[in-house]
Amino acid sequence: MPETSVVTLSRHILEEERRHPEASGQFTSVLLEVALAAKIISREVNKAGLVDDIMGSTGEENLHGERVQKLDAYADEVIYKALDHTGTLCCMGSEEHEGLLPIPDRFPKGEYVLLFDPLDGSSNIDVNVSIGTIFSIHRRVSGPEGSDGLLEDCLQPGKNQVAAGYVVYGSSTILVYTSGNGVHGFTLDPSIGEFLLSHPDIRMPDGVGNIYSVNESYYRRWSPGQQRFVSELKTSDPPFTSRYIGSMVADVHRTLLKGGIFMYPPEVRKPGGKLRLLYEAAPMAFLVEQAGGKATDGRRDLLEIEPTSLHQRTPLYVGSRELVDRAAEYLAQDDL
Ligand code: P6P
Repeated sequence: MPETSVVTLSRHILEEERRHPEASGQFTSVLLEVALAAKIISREVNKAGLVDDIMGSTGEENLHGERVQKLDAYADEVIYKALDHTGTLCCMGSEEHEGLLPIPDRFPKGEYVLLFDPLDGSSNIDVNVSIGTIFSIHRRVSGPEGSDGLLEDCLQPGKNQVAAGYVVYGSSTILVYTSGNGVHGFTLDPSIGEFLLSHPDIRMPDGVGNIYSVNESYYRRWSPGQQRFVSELKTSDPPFTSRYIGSMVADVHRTLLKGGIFMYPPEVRKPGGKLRLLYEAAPMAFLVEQAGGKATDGRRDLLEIEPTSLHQRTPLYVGSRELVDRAAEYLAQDDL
């Protein structure tokens, strides 16, 4: 007899909502519409190899000077259109757009803000490596209720997030989210079009794990402290192994499940590193800390950083608490 006591994402989110009697249902609606967008994006990602009109680059560059893959642009539009009319958001922010994304005048404005990277790691699309969507949800801080959102609604520290999550489009499509009550993973069953609870209450393994994840081709650009930290990991007993997919969602997903540390360090000439604070690092930091891990920029608690611009970059160290702390000890030596 097939399993019948499945927990869908919708059921899980509604049960979460019941824990907040004051909830208006707007928050639930945001998460459910993000999940709908993820299903649509997953469908296109999973046939990218077959449909040449979605593969490859649009030939344009985004505001960061990165070639925009057609799927990037597609995913960006799918997410915006899934949420712009729901009356749950006052504005959005996307990696693909320089400025804040307003809600069209014809639609009501809600109490929340959605920040997202529609398709992270998209340079891996053409070689069939896992890619992902990352999202972060804040409550608006500007007023009055029902008015257009402002940049200040987006520029909030990670500790203010009411929810965060990612979707990894890999051998299966998995949505992982937290709303501050643990981290939960759902695997998409395409045959019924539902995300089903597959990873309840994800907790990072105890201890330091045995995997470190960093792009070592940048070794010479690192500070002496960063170089010494990675060298220590290489010669530790028991030894660490190195895994680096080059798609942050996949690297962080593995770190959540198996432990260890994922790093995108600062470079001597790029003290901000590469990753974006608002819609890449902060949501991942919220998730990892909710799962019992730790997240910093190498020195500071990542969730405490006060953003000053929509696309600002930050170094990122996420993973086992002891390892993230040890990295900070090495980096502190650079300041001496
Ligand atoms: P590098 C993908 O482009 C991305 O934004 C992250 O997903 C990934 O962790 C990082 O960049 C990889 O950057 O410099 O190692 O190729």
